[in-house]
Amino acid sequence: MGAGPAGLMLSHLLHLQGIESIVIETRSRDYVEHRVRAGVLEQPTVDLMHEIGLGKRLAAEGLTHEGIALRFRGHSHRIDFADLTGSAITVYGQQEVVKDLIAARLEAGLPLHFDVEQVTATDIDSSRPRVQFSVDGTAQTLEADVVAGCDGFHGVCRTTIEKALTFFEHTYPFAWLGILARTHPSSKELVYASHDNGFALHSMRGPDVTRQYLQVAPDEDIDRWPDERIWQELGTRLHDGDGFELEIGEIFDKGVTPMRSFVAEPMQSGRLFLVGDAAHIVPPTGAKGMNLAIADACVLSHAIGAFCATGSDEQLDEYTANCLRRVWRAEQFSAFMTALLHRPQDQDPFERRLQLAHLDYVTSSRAAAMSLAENYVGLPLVTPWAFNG
Ligand code: RFL
Ligand code: PHB
Repeated sequence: MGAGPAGLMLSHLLHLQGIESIVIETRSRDYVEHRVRAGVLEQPTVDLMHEIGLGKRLAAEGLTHEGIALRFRGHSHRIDFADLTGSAITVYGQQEVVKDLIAARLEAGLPLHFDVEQVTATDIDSSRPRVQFSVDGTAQTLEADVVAGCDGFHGVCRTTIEKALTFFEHTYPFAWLGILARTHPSSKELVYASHDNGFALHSMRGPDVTRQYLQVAPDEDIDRWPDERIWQELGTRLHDGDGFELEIGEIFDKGVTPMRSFVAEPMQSGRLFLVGDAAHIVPPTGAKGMNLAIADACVLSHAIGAFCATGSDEQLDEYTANCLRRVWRAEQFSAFMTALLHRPQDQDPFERRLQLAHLDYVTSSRAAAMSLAENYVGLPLVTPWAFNG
């Protein structure tokens, strides 16, 4: 259930193992292919796209970055991923990953239903769980071995099994105002800035489009941010004394995203398995959300593969345990990056000094920089072929 990165990747990995699946999605194809979300692929996600035969456009259009800049007290400090880890990240929009996966599925003639309505999952404690939905006003029922709840944070799957779950949650006293602008990137690599006015991020989607963010209040009214104010504030927060010049241009997308950390445990009940944002949310500062959704899909595809091959539930039973270690690593890293770079409104000067001391440390100690770098570029994935040779 759900045609975001989690659902589409899972169905593709199942297809590669010869396992049938049906994907249903409440939104239209156009909507999911154009939803502006994540932009950073970890190295293991990039490797996976190549291994599953979907790396062609990524190789042509993705931007490989061998580092990021941390900017504070008006100066930039590079974290050199290539030197510290031998790896890199790739800037490639989430909607491009989604487009590649949808194209592969449709090309293979496999079922993918958009614009479905009234979705429910029932009988999940039996060995034949069911999914009901309607398309064009016609009610349908699917019977399956496994239901994968890949329906995002606001989907129905987590609610269906909520009695079996414990939630761990943290909300932050700020949000991100994100823009897409028709400008050339003002820096070759991403810039994460911690300024006295708050956090700013300079990112990109290609040679002619930038994606940039500003820390704002959690209940911020976007109407208070006309384009000129956004450019002025980005200019202030991203300023450095080393010649950085922010290019200004047309803003063609603008929105405010709340920030939260959230984990549901266990990530399964009966034959319903939660994958990606349906089970967990990270604040975007660590660029982990989509990568984590794809990592869950790898673990579940392996477990379903083992179930189909042997008839044993053993791997399915271990799904949560096999996901949670990575999930909590990403939760910790994302919370760390968020705390390192943002300024709570009521932050006292002592806390700010501690934050700057920590920024000094991660940009001057090789050990501290390496820890940040290895988390940022991503830990190895559990792919079905890692087990099956
Ligand atoms: P998605 O992408 O939300 O997909 C869920 C899909 O399920 C559909 N759906 C249903 N389908 C069927 N039945 C139902 N009842 C349904 N209810 C909902 C929805 O329409 C949708 O199509 O979840 P998924 O697949 O788990 O993927 C997660 C990622 O989308 C998310 O974690 C990332 O976008 C987070 N994220 C980032 N992740 C990164 O890895 N790197 C980044 O740089 C990064 N930056 C970001 C981000 C998220 C952001 N926002 C807007 C939340 C930056 C931002 C600003
Ligand atoms: C993005 O390009 O959208 C992006 C990059 C890095 C992040 C979050 C979002 O940490």
